[in-house]
Amino acid sequence: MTNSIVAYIGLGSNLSNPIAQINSAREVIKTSKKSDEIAFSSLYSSPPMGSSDQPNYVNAVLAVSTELSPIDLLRYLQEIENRHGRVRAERWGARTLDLDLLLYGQQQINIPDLIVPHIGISERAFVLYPLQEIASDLEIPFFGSVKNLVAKCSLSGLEKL
Ligand code: ROI
Repeated sequence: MTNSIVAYIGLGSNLSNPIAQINSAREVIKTSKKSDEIAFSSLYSSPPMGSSDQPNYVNAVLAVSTELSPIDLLRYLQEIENRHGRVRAERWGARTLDLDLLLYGQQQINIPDLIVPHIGISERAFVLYPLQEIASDLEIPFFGSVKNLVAKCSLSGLEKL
């Protein structure tokens, strides 16, 4: 693709067969003409952050190259979430599929619906460890290198599946 940007997407699910949800989202993104897959991390199991009264999550990180603008990419990801039965309910509650736009090239974006790099990126084991697996030399605007962030972030129960 010409004019393409590398974007990183965090995937999470803890309802309705999480592994199938994550694999299905990956497949949809992979086969769409809107982006090309560059790398997909292992799947990880992680204890819930937020309300502990919910099942463990399955998390992964996907790298794509895309010509979509950040907002078009966000809308596209939201459309996929909706097609997987995502209902926007409780803020920290269980979900069938969560697709977070973590990084969009080296851009810092702060517009009403979208903050990139993603707010949680610097301190969430379930984001940082899979991200390091597929992009060990990555520099994250404002936050620094993935290596340093991982070094400061305990596993907090994260396990590779
Ligand atoms: N906790 C974990 N472990 N993984 C997630 O993807 C995740 N997503 C969320 C909240 C509810 C914050 N907790 C999570 O949206």
